Amino acid sequence: MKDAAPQRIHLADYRPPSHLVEDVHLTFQLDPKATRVTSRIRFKPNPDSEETGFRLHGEGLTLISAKIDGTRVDPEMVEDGLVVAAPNDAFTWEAVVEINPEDNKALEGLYLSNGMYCTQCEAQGFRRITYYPDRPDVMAPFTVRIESDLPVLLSNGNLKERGEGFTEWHDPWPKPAYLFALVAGELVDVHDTFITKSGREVQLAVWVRKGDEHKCGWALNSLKKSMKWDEDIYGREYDLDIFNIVAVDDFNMGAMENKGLNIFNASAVLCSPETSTDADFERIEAIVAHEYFHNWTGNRITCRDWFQLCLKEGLTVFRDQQFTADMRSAPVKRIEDAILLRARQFREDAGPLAHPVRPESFVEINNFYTVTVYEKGAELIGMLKRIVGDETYYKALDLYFERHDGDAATIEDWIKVFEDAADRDLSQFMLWYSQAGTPKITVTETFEEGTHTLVLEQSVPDTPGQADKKPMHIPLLFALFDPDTGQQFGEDVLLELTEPRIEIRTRGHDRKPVVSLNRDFSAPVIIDDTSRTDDRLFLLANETDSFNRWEAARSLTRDALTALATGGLGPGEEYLDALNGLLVDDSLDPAYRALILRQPSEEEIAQAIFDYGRHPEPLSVNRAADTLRARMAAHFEPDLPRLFRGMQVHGAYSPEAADAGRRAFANGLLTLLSRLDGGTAARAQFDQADNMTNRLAALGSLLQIDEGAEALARFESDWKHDRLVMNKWYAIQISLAPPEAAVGTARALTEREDFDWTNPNRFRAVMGGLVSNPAGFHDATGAGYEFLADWLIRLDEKNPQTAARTSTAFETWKRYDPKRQDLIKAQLDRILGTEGLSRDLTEMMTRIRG
Ligand code: 0A1
Ligand code: ZN
Repeated sequence: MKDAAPQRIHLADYRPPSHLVEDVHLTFQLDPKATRVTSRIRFKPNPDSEETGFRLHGEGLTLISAKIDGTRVDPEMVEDGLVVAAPNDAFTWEAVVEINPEDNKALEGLYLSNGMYCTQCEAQGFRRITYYPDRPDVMAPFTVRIESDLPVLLSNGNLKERGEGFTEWHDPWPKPAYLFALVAGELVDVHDTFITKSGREVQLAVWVRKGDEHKCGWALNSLKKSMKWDEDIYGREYDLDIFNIVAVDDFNMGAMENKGLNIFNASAVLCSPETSTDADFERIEAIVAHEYFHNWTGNRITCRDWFQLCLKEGLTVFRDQQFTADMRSAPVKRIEDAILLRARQFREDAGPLAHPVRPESFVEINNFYTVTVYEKGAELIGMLKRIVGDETYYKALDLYFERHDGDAATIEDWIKVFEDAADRDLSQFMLWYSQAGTPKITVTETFEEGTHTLVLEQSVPDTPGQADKKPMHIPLLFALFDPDTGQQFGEDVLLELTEPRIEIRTRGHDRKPVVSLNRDFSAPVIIDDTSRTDDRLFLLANETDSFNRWEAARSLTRDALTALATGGLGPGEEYLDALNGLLVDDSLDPAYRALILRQPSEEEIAQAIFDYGRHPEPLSVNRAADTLRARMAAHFEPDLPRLFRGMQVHGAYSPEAADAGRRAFANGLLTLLSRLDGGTAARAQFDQADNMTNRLAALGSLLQIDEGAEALARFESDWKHDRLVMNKWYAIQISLAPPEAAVGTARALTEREDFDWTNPNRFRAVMGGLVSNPAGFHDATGAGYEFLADWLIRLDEKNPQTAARTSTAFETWKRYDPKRQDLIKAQLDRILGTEGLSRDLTEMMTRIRG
């Protein structure tokens, strides 16, 4: 049915459901090609609805039989389900349907992954399992019986009964269908227990395929840390006897928060020192926490409709960010989050896919699981917290849980608890949810006769479908510094911008003070920074806010790179000296120094050049990055070997922050060192490393100086049996290939036997690898565009969701020169012209094309 003209759904059209569900009984008779699903559902008319008529969603189902109150009925099939006459009061619906899990490569609904049955129901996968009102505001307790010879049969909630060839589960907490889950297979578990703060014992288990047991410990431990943290910080206790996590090889996203039965992409749960990097350990800890935190923010309180997605996602991301900050280093986490936000969300906000944190319409909801909804959504929570203060924030959250437990809520409900807790009007703040685009703040400074005047002017750019925006409520943390003493004048001030323009005047200065704005990245805005280089060098030396100190270094590096890439002069001595000063400063956390050393991506430089009004030339950007690395290596040479040696970690591998920080810094230094020693140190590290972090970093350093062939071959022979490790091998050689070789490398890899392109992780390893090599992807011949378009078309037939996600690689096309624009447009049109293109990819292509 998906070829019919796609329907656009609007937030403004929301209507309460016609019927509510009292309870659901499901029986699954599992079979790879013909699974039978029998449902018995108790419906009652919704007193809050004016709608008459009874409709159920369903997609790709074979209806075997249907009954209402025991009498056979003959429903009318409609585009997205069925319609049938129903009694005016409560009634029981019973249906038997048949589905084909083996053929399901879209990975939505019930599917088979490597012989294991699993489900993915968010956002609208449940309708591929049985007929149901598949919308988040219909919540019900579920009882599920699974019949199969497979040894492990899992569903949500608590286990009620297990017998020969079946299990029966009951989840007492009313939930929307998108949180339903089922898993069945030959699985083994690694388990533990957790005692909640009120003394209840919860059975925890991570379920994996045999042979992966040794990779479960970290996730299990992360789960326990998350459970404890949510009790300590938010007062939230777990509410079932069991908490299961399952690792699945084929999965479109990172993981899914199904009630009591989280399903994870294997890459987001399995890890060991030999196979996983420090970044993997940190990511897994964060994803386990994220899914666990959803139990309260998402499951106990869910969303009224999919437009409210940020209600659960923005808040849960914010909570997982807080958790990581507490487990590791808060300043480092803040910088990492800002890097990600700017690289991906600012880019989304600046292009054809820009949309509000709460979108107002969509064609395919799966296309709105975006960095804007998630990461910008999290920033909005952070701003609220800063505006009302920590104490009021937790008061508002308590009120939220108290008032809305068991509800399908809205952003209005959410903001109202803050208004009530803080006794403030937050209607202007609501604009953050409805106005797309990254606000820009232009800064002008004047200094006359001891008076310093700072003028801040805010504007929000036009975005698709939105123009002439209103001024926003922007919390900016701000400080002034004395240029003579290097000291801060007074305390930080939280400026709350609400007008288009404000002036801040201070008097009695001998010299112009130095401004530090948006400390701690207090608002996700672009500061149009006209500050002089010497002010930034001053901040590099004197700033006490670790974010803005890093920011000073970052912006100087960005300027150096944009200058180099556009034919200007490279970095000045003064800047390189200042940077060197930070690198050798042992009072600074190595993880922080690693961030100071890390260059902005070529993507970021391309965007900066475009912001200056020029088309970036990807090859020049690539060369500039290379030149800067060479200059840094030469400039830091006297300190490099000693620093590198001093950062080595001895003893057994630990993924905790302290050791990980040292490795991150050491490996940043190794990249520079490799340009001086021709790869000697990197080769030695590759040979000796007992962990994947150091091994992969060494391989990366060698690839960057074109000395990686031998190491690549060794890596492959060591790891060809491990799918997850091989994904790293696929990705790194494409992303670090010389630009002219990148497309060829990617293509050759897709011709390998083990390139299983229906596995989203493997597909992403290649396509993501290429896209993260911008000079390769944007090859002037257009070969990169054509290659990606070919694969998007191919994947779309099987897995529209992942095809649509990957297509965002084209969202920056208007940044490039007219010739490249034509080449990309041709590919967009070719994709759009493909017969039978999915609703997902059609929507993305149409929006990107503009
Ligand atoms: N809710 C999950 C992520 C998720 C979203 C959509 C999916 O299919 C469209 C699958 C998973 C989370 O936030 O972790
Ligand atoms: Zn989430």
